[in-house]
Amino acid sequence: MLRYLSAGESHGRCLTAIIEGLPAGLPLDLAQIDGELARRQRGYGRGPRMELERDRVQVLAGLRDGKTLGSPLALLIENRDWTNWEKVMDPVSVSAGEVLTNPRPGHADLPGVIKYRQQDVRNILERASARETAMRVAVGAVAKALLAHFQVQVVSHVVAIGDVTAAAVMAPHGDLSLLADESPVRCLDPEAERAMVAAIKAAQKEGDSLGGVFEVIALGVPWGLGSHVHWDRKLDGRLAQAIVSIQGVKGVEFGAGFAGCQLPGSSFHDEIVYDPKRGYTFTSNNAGGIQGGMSTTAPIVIRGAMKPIPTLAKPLQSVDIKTKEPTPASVQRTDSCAVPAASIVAEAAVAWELAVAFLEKFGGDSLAEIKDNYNQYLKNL
Ligand code: EPS
Repeated sequence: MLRYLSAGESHGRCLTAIIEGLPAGLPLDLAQIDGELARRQRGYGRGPRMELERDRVQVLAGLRDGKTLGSPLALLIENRDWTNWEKVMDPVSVSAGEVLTNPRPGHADLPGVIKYRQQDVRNILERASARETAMRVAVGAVAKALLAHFQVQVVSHVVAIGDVTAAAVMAPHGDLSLLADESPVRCLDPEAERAMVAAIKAAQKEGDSLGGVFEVIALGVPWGLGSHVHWDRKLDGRLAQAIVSIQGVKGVEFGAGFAGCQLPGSSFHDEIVYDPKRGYTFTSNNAGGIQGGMSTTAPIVIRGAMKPIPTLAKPLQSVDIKTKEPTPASVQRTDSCAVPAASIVAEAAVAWELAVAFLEKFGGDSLAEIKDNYNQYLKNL
Protein backbone atom coordinates (compact mmCIF):
# COMPACT_ATOMS: atom_id res chain seq x y z
CA MET A 1 0.00 0.00 0.00
CA LEU A 2 1.29 3.45 -0.96
CA ARG A 3 0.96 5.94 1.90
CA TYR A 4 2.68 8.96 3.44
CA LEU A 5 2.78 11.02 6.59
CA SER A 6 4.05 14.57 6.79
CA ALA A 7 5.06 16.81 9.70
CA GLY A 8 6.01 20.44 10.07
CA GLU A 9 4.75 23.79 11.30
CA SER A 10 4.52 26.89 9.09
CA HIS A 11 7.28 28.74 10.98
CA GLY A 12 9.11 25.68 12.27
CA ARG A 13 12.51 24.46 11.10
CA CYS A 14 11.25 22.38 8.16
CA LEU A 15 8.56 20.22 6.60
CA THR A 16 9.20 16.47 6.39
CA ALA A 17 7.45 13.44 4.90
CA ILE A 18 7.96 9.71 4.72
CA ILE A 19 6.49 7.92 1.71
CA GLU A 20 6.10 4.18 2.10
CA GLY A 21 5.15 1.66 -0.56
CA LEU A 22 7.01 3.05 -3.58
CA PRO A 23 8.38 0.41 -5.93
CA ALA A 24 12.14 -0.08 -6.30
CA GLY A 25 13.80 1.25 -9.44
CA LEU A 26 11.74 4.42 -9.91
CA PRO A 27 14.04 7.19 -11.20
CA LEU A 28 13.51 10.46 -9.33
CA ASP A 29 14.78 13.80 -10.61
CA LEU A 30 15.03 16.24 -7.70
CA ALA A 31 15.08 19.17 -10.13
CA GLN A 32 11.64 18.05 -11.36
CA ILE A 33 10.32 18.04 -7.77
CA ASP A 34 11.86 21.49 -7.17
CA GLY A 35 10.19 22.67 -10.39
CA GLU A 36 6.81 21.66 -8.97
CA LEU A 37 7.60 23.42 -5.68
CA ALA A 38 8.46 26.60 -7.59
CA ARG A 39 5.16 26.44 -9.52
CA ARG A 40 3.26 26.43 -6.21
CA GLN A 41 5.08 29.54 -5.01
CA ARG A 42 4.10 31.72 -7.95
CA GLY A 43 0.79 33.43 -8.67
CA TYR A 44 -0.49 36.98 -8.42
CA GLY A 45 -1.89 37.62 -4.95
CA ARG A 46 0.70 35.76 -2.86
CA GLY A 47 2.06 37.57 0.19
CA PRO A 48 5.61 38.60 1.18
CA ARG A 49 6.42 35.14 2.63
CA MET A 50 6.82 33.74 -0.87
CA GLU A 51 9.67 36.21 -1.48
CA LEU A 52 11.51 34.63 1.45
CA GLU A 53 11.02 30.95 0.68
CA ARG A 54 12.84 29.18 -2.17
CA ASP A 55 11.51 25.68 -1.62
CA ARG A 56 13.95 22.87 -2.37
CA VAL A 57 13.50 19.20 -1.59
CA GLN A 58 16.19 17.12 0.10
CA VAL A 59 16.06 13.33 0.12
CA LEU A 60 17.26 11.82 3.39
CA ALA A 61 16.58 8.13 2.73
CA GLY A 62 15.15 5.67 0.23
CA LEU A 63 17.03 6.83 -2.88
CA ARG A 64 20.37 5.61 -4.27
CA ASP A 65 21.99 6.74 -7.49
CA GLY A 66 18.80 8.55 -8.50
CA LYS A 67 16.50 5.53 -8.12
CA THR A 68 14.17 4.45 -5.33
CA LEU A 69 15.20 1.41 -3.26
CA GLY A 70 11.69 0.28 -2.33
CA SER A 71 12.42 1.41 1.24
CA PRO A 72 10.68 4.44 2.82
CA LEU A 73 11.53 7.66 1.00
CA ALA A 74 12.22 10.48 3.47
CA LEU A 75 11.85 14.06 2.20
CA LEU A 76 12.69 17.40 3.78
CA ILE A 77 11.96 21.01 2.82
CA GLU A 78 13.64 23.67 4.94
CA ASN A 79 11.68 26.77 5.98
CA ARG A 80 13.99 29.66 5.22
CA ASP A 81 11.77 31.89 7.38
CA TRP A 82 12.75 29.75 10.42
CA THR A 83 15.67 32.07 11.24
CA ASN A 84 13.09 34.81 11.97
CA TRP A 85 10.98 32.52 14.17
CA GLU A 86 13.48 30.41 16.14
CA LYS A 87 12.68 32.13 19.45
CA VAL A 88 8.92 31.91 18.89
CA MET A 89 8.86 28.32 17.65
CA ASP A 90 11.75 26.70 19.57
CA PRO A 91 10.73 23.07 20.25
CA VAL A 92 12.23 23.07 23.77
CA SER A 93 11.86 26.58 25.16
CA VAL A 94 10.07 29.58 23.64
CA SER A 95 11.68 32.91 24.58
CA ALA A 96 9.75 35.41 22.44
CA GLY A 97 6.39 36.11 20.83
CA GLU A 98 3.05 37.18 22.21
CA VAL A 99 0.27 34.76 23.12
CA LEU A 100 -2.40 35.04 20.39
CA THR A 101 -5.91 35.05 21.88
CA ASN A 102 -8.00 36.51 19.02
CA PRO A 103 -9.05 33.74 16.59
CA ARG A 104 -9.67 34.63 12.92
CA PRO A 105 -13.20 33.90 11.63
CA GLY A 106 -13.06 31.19 8.98
CA HIS A 107 -9.72 29.77 10.16
CA ALA A 108 -8.92 26.64 12.16
CA ASP A 109 -8.05 28.92 15.12
CA LEU A 110 -11.23 28.69 17.25
CA PRO A 111 -12.27 25.04 16.78
CA GLY A 112 -8.59 24.12 17.15
CA VAL A 113 -8.04 25.82 20.52
CA ILE A 114 -11.30 24.38 21.85
CA LYS A 115 -10.61 20.84 20.66
CA TYR A 116 -6.93 20.75 21.74
CA ARG A 117 -7.48 22.78 24.99
CA GLN A 118 -4.98 25.47 23.99
CA GLN A 119 -4.64 29.03 25.26
CA ASP A 120 -2.47 30.24 22.36
CA VAL A 121 -4.00 30.31 18.86
CA ARG A 122 -0.48 29.93 17.41
CA ASN A 123 -0.47 26.30 18.58
CA ILE A 124 -3.24 25.69 16.03
CA LEU A 125 -2.50 28.07 13.16
CA GLU A 126 1.03 26.80 12.66
CA ARG A 127 -0.08 23.40 11.36
CA ALA A 128 -3.39 24.58 9.85
CA SER A 129 -1.44 27.00 7.61
CA ALA A 130 -1.21 26.25 3.91
CA ARG A 131 2.57 26.06 4.33
CA GLU A 132 1.95 22.32 4.77
CA THR A 133 0.93 22.09 1.11
CA ALA A 134 4.56 22.57 0.02
CA MET A 135 5.20 18.99 1.15
CA ARG A 136 1.99 17.77 -0.52
CA VAL A 137 3.38 19.13 -3.77
CA ALA A 138 6.73 17.35 -3.28
CA VAL A 139 4.93 14.07 -2.52
CA GLY A 140 2.64 14.64 -5.52
CA ALA A 141 5.71 15.20 -7.73
CA VAL A 142 6.94 11.73 -6.76
CA ALA A 143 3.51 10.33 -7.68
CA LYS A 144 3.69 12.18 -11.01
CA ALA A 145 7.11 10.62 -11.71
CA LEU A 146 5.57 7.16 -11.24
CA LEU A 147 2.47 7.91 -13.34
CA ALA A 148 4.60 9.34 -16.16
CA HIS A 149 5.90 5.81 -16.87
CA PHE A 150 2.32 4.90 -17.80
CA GLN A 151 1.55 8.06 -19.82
CA VAL A 152 -0.72 9.44 -17.09
CA GLN A 153 -0.51 13.24 -16.86
CA VAL A 154 -2.17 15.58 -14.38
CA VAL A 155 -2.65 19.22 -15.39
CA SER A 156 -4.58 22.19 -14.00
CA HIS A 157 -5.68 25.77 -14.54
CA VAL A 158 -7.70 28.46 -12.77
CA VAL A 159 -11.35 28.79 -13.81
CA ALA A 160 -12.56 31.67 -11.61
CA ILE A 161 -11.30 34.27 -9.14
CA GLY A 162 -13.87 36.27 -7.18
CA ASP A 163 -16.74 36.89 -9.60
CA VAL A 164 -14.55 36.67 -12.75
CA THR A 165 -15.00 33.40 -14.69
CA ALA A 166 -12.84 32.20 -17.60
CA ALA A 167 -14.21 30.69 -20.81
CA ALA A 168 -14.40 26.88 -20.60
CA VAL A 169 -11.56 24.72 -22.01
CA MET A 170 -13.06 22.56 -24.76
CA ALA A 171 -10.25 20.10 -25.53
CA PRO A 172 -7.98 19.34 -22.57
CA HIS A 173 -4.39 18.44 -23.52
CA GLY A 174 -1.08 17.67 -21.80
CA ASP A 175 0.43 21.13 -22.41
CA LEU A 176 -2.45 22.91 -20.72
CA SER A 177 -0.52 23.33 -17.45
CA LEU A 178 2.53 24.77 -19.22
CA LEU A 179 0.32 27.42 -20.82
CA ALA A 180 -1.40 28.13 -17.50
CA ASP A 181 2.01 28.51 -15.81
CA GLU A 182 2.71 31.47 -18.12
CA SER A 183 -0.28 33.37 -16.72
CA PRO A 184 0.10 35.28 -13.41
CA VAL A 185 -3.18 33.71 -12.23
CA ARG A 186 -2.82 30.37 -14.16
CA CYS A 187 -5.80 31.31 -16.33
CA LEU A 188 -5.99 30.31 -20.01
CA ASP A 189 -8.43 33.07 -21.01
CA PRO A 190 -6.43 36.34 -21.46
CA GLU A 191 -9.44 38.61 -20.99
CA ALA A 192 -10.48 36.86 -17.77
CA GLU A 193 -6.83 36.89 -16.64
CA ARG A 194 -6.70 40.69 -16.84
CA ALA A 195 -9.97 41.03 -14.91
CA MET A 196 -8.76 38.53 -12.27
CA VAL A 197 -5.52 40.48 -11.67
CA ALA A 198 -7.55 43.71 -11.40
CA ALA A 199 -9.97 42.08 -8.94
CA ILE A 200 -7.08 40.85 -6.73
CA LYS A 201 -5.48 44.33 -6.83
CA ALA A 202 -8.78 45.91 -5.77
CA ALA A 203 -9.20 43.40 -2.93
CA GLN A 204 -5.64 44.05 -1.71
CA LYS A 205 -6.33 47.78 -1.66
CA GLU A 206 -9.36 47.15 0.56
CA GLY A 207 -7.42 44.82 2.92
CA ASP A 208 -9.64 42.02 1.61
CA SER A 209 -9.11 38.56 0.07
CA LEU A 210 -10.59 36.55 -2.83
CA GLY A 211 -11.38 32.89 -3.47
CA GLY A 212 -12.14 31.10 -6.71
CA VAL A 213 -12.33 27.85 -8.64
CA PHE A 214 -9.57 25.67 -10.13
CA GLU A 215 -9.82 22.69 -12.47
CA VAL A 216 -7.59 19.60 -12.48
CA ILE A 217 -7.57 17.22 -15.45
CA ALA A 218 -5.97 13.76 -15.47
CA LEU A 219 -5.17 12.37 -18.92
CA GLY A 220 -4.21 8.83 -19.90
CA VAL A 221 -5.76 7.11 -16.87
CA PRO A 222 -6.47 3.46 -17.83
CA TRP A 223 -9.80 1.67 -17.41
CA GLY A 224 -10.71 0.57 -13.93
CA LEU A 225 -8.82 2.54 -11.25
CA GLY A 226 -11.06 2.56 -8.16
CA SER A 227 -14.04 0.24 -7.77
CA HIS A 228 -17.84 0.17 -7.60
CA VAL A 229 -17.94 -2.52 -4.89
CA HIS A 230 -17.50 -0.46 -1.70
CA TRP A 231 -17.92 3.20 -0.77
CA ASP A 232 -14.33 3.83 0.26
CA ARG A 233 -12.88 2.29 -2.91
CA LYS A 234 -14.72 4.63 -5.31
CA LEU A 235 -12.19 6.76 -7.20
CA ASP A 236 -14.36 9.88 -7.32
CA GLY A 237 -15.00 9.70 -3.57
CA ARG A 238 -11.27 9.42 -2.90
CA LEU A 239 -10.40 12.27 -5.26
CA ALA A 240 -13.12 14.44 -3.70
CA GLN A 241 -11.58 13.93 -0.27
CA ALA A 242 -8.12 14.78 -1.61
CA ILE A 243 -9.42 18.06 -3.08
CA VAL A 244 -11.60 19.14 -0.14
CA SER A 245 -8.70 18.49 2.27
CA ILE A 246 -6.78 21.38 0.67
CA GLN A 247 -6.90 24.47 2.91
CA GLY A 248 -9.87 26.71 2.07
CA VAL A 249 -11.62 24.32 -0.34
CA LYS A 250 -15.38 24.21 0.28
CA GLY A 251 -16.68 22.35 -2.78
CA VAL A 252 -15.82 19.86 -5.48
CA GLU A 253 -17.46 18.76 -8.72
CA PHE A 254 -16.68 16.29 -11.52
CA GLY A 255 -17.29 16.67 -15.26
CA ALA A 256 -20.47 18.63 -15.97
CA GLY A 257 -20.75 19.12 -12.19
CA PHE A 258 -23.58 20.93 -10.42
CA ALA A 259 -24.71 22.74 -13.60
CA GLY A 260 -24.92 19.41 -15.46
CA CYS A 261 -27.39 18.12 -12.89
CA GLN A 262 -29.99 20.52 -14.32
CA LEU A 263 -29.98 18.51 -17.57
CA PRO A 264 -32.34 15.59 -18.23
CA GLY A 265 -30.68 12.16 -18.37
CA SER A 266 -31.02 12.00 -22.15
CA SER A 267 -28.70 15.05 -22.50
CA PHE A 268 -26.42 14.36 -19.54
CA HIS A 269 -25.20 10.81 -20.12
CA ASP A 270 -22.22 10.12 -22.37
CA GLU A 271 -23.20 7.70 -25.16
CA ILE A 272 -20.92 4.71 -25.75
CA VAL A 273 -19.28 4.01 -29.11
CA TYR A 274 -16.77 1.36 -30.19
CA ASP A 275 -13.79 1.98 -32.43
CA PRO A 276 -11.68 -1.07 -33.37
CA LYS A 277 -8.45 0.92 -32.81
CA ARG A 278 -9.33 2.94 -29.68
CA GLY A 279 -11.83 0.52 -28.10
CA TYR A 280 -14.83 1.94 -26.20
CA THR A 281 -15.13 5.72 -26.12
CA PHE A 282 -17.85 8.26 -25.28
CA THR A 283 -19.52 10.96 -27.36
CA SER A 284 -19.18 13.48 -24.48
CA ASN A 285 -17.56 13.64 -21.03
CA ASN A 286 -20.23 14.91 -18.65
CA ALA A 287 -19.29 12.13 -16.21
CA GLY A 288 -15.79 13.62 -15.95
CA GLY A 289 -13.92 10.38 -16.65
CA ILE A 290 -15.34 8.32 -13.77
CA GLN A 291 -18.43 6.08 -13.79
CA GLY A 292 -19.49 3.88 -10.88
CA GLY A 293 -16.36 4.92 -8.98
CA MET A 294 -14.06 3.61 -11.77
CA SER A 295 -11.95 5.41 -14.37
CA THR A 296 -13.12 5.13 -17.99
CA THR A 297 -10.03 6.46 -19.89
CA ALA A 298 -11.90 9.72 -20.61
CA PRO A 299 -10.14 12.75 -19.06
CA ILE A 300 -10.87 12.94 -15.33
CA VAL A 301 -12.13 16.51 -14.82
CA ILE A 302 -12.40 17.85 -11.26
CA ARG A 303 -13.10 21.37 -10.05
CA GLY A 304 -12.47 22.67 -6.54
CA ALA A 305 -14.02 25.83 -5.05
CA MET A 306 -11.78 27.76 -2.65
CA LYS A 307 -13.20 30.29 -0.20
CA PRO A 308 -11.48 33.68 0.27
CA ILE A 309 -8.47 33.53 2.63
CA PRO A 310 -9.62 34.20 6.22
CA THR A 311 -6.65 36.32 7.32
CA LEU A 312 -7.63 39.90 6.52
CA ALA A 313 -5.64 43.13 6.77
CA LYS A 314 -8.93 44.78 7.84
CA PRO A 315 -9.84 42.23 10.51
CA LEU A 316 -13.36 40.94 11.18
CA GLN A 317 -15.02 40.79 14.58
CA SER A 318 -13.88 38.08 16.99
CA VAL A 319 -13.84 37.23 20.71
CA ASP A 320 -10.76 37.14 22.96
CA ILE A 321 -10.51 33.53 24.17
CA LYS A 322 -9.05 34.64 27.52
CA THR A 323 -11.38 37.51 28.48
CA LYS A 324 -14.39 36.52 26.27
CA GLU A 325 -14.60 40.24 25.33
CA PRO A 326 -15.17 41.35 21.69
CA THR A 327 -11.91 42.02 19.83
CA PRO A 328 -10.76 42.35 16.23
CA ALA A 329 -9.34 39.10 14.76
CA SER A 330 -5.56 38.81 14.68
CA VAL A 331 -3.83 40.33 11.65
CA GLN A 332 -1.09 38.11 10.24
CA ARG A 333 1.10 38.54 7.19
CA THR A 334 -0.76 36.63 4.47
CA ASP A 335 -1.74 36.11 0.83
CA SER A 336 -4.73 37.96 -0.65
CA CYS A 337 -5.51 35.21 -3.18
CA ALA A 338 -4.02 31.70 -3.27
CA VAL A 339 -6.23 30.08 -5.95
CA PRO A 340 -3.34 29.74 -8.48
CA ALA A 341 -1.21 28.03 -5.79
CA ALA A 342 -4.16 25.83 -4.78
CA SER A 343 -4.47 24.60 -8.38
CA ILE A 344 -0.89 23.26 -8.18
CA VAL A 345 -1.58 21.66 -4.79
CA ALA A 346 -4.71 20.06 -6.28
CA GLU A 347 -2.69 18.65 -9.19
CA ALA A 348 -0.38 17.05 -6.62
CA ALA A 349 -3.27 15.73 -4.51
CA VAL A 350 -4.92 14.18 -7.59
CA ALA A 351 -1.62 12.67 -8.78
CA TRP A 352 -1.12 11.13 -5.35
CA GLU A 353 -4.60 9.53 -5.23
CA LEU A 354 -4.21 8.21 -8.77
CA ALA A 355 -0.81 6.71 -7.90
CA VAL A 356 -2.33 4.99 -4.85
CA ALA A 357 -5.19 3.58 -6.98
CA PHE A 358 -2.74 2.67 -9.75
CA LEU A 359 -0.55 0.63 -7.42
CA GLU A 360 -3.62 -1.07 -5.92
CA LYS A 361 -4.45 -2.31 -9.40
CA PHE A 362 -1.00 -2.96 -10.90
CA GLY A 363 1.22 -2.97 -7.79
CA GLY A 364 4.55 -4.75 -7.61
CA ASP A 365 7.81 -4.40 -5.74
CA SER A 366 9.70 -2.91 -8.66
CA LEU A 367 8.83 -0.54 -11.49
CA ALA A 368 9.59 -3.38 -13.93
CA GLU A 369 7.07 -5.68 -12.23
CA ILE A 370 4.38 -2.97 -12.31
CA LYS A 371 5.04 -2.47 -16.05
CA ASP A 372 4.58 -6.22 -16.62
CA ASN A 373 1.25 -6.16 -14.75
CA TYR A 374 0.07 -3.06 -16.59
CA ASN A 375 1.00 -4.37 -20.05
CA GLN A 376 -0.68 -7.71 -19.36
CA TYR A 377 -3.89 -5.89 -18.36
CA LEU A 378 -3.84 -3.78 -21.53
CA LYS A 379 -3.30 -6.94 -23.62
CA ASN A 380 -6.42 -8.51 -22.18
CA LEU A 381 -8.71 -5.51 -22.74
C1 EPS B 1 -0.59 31.22 5.37
C2 EPS B 1 -0.07 32.48 5.65
C3 EPS B 1 1.17 32.98 5.00
C4 EPS B 1 1.38 32.29 3.67
C5 EPS B 1 1.36 30.80 3.97
C6 EPS B 1 -0.03 30.37 4.32
O1 EPS B 1 2.31 32.64 5.74
P1 EPS B 1 2.94 33.64 6.80
O2 EPS B 1 1.97 33.69 7.93
O3 EPS B 1 4.26 33.03 7.22
O4 EPS B 1 3.14 34.93 6.07
O5 EPS B 1 2.60 32.69 3.09
O6 EPS B 1 1.76 30.07 2.85
C7 EPS B 1 3.02 29.57 2.86
C8 EPS B 1 3.96 29.82 3.75
C9 EPS B 1 3.24 28.66 1.72
O7 EPS B 1 4.36 28.11 1.59
O8 EPS B 1 2.29 28.48 0.94
C10 EPS B 1 -1.73 30.67 6.11
O9 EPS B 1 -2.11 31.23 7.15
O10 EPS B 1 -2.29 29.64 5.69
